Amino acid sequence: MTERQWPNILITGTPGTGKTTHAAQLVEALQGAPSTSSAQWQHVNVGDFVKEKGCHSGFNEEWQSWDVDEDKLLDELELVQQAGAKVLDWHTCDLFPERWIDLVVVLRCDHQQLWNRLEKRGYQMNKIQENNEAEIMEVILNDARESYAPEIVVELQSETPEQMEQNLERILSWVEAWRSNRAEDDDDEEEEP
Ligand code: DAT
Repeated sequence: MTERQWPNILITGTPGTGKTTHAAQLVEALQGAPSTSSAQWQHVNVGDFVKEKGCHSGFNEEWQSWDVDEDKLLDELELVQQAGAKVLDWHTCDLFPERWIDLVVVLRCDHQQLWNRLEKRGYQMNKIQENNEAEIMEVILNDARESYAPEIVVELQSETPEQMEQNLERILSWVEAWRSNRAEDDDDEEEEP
């Protein structure tokens, strides 16, 4: 059983599905809810973290992204995830050890809407096409299902603000349930002779 007093949540999905928006609002909601506000919730945008900590071997002009040094990233994140109460936000989900993560949220979006979001963001055509195809082929969802126990992977739609609201409520309820189970486990351990 994990030693963490609070869970770590991974929000993943194809770029543009709403990871960063969800993660930022989720942390705000968790900080504001009486049942979860005693933890030091932190949004870890892994893309920004890679840049800040220099966990890369340079900028890839063709794909307009950093070439991630995975070993360095894992070493740096190992320290961060230990305390729990982290909301990790990244488009890759199969890199992290299973023991780090208690819930994997895979955000999904209609591919036409995703195309529009990425176009608006100014992505190059090769990047838009690649991501659009990945969303249609459910690449991230399949990676998540292959990398984590099925019961901790949830697929949530992220096309409207109403859906986002519902998603946040659902995750908050899940955190509350995780805490209750954790408290029960602690009680059981204390009762053992
Ligand atoms: P990601 O972090 O996955 O790349 P984002 O959080 O930056 O995505 O969101 C991309 C854009 O889409 C941004 O303008 C916000 C919008 N968006 C995301 N999820 C949404 C939702 N459920 N309803 C409406 N707009 C959404």
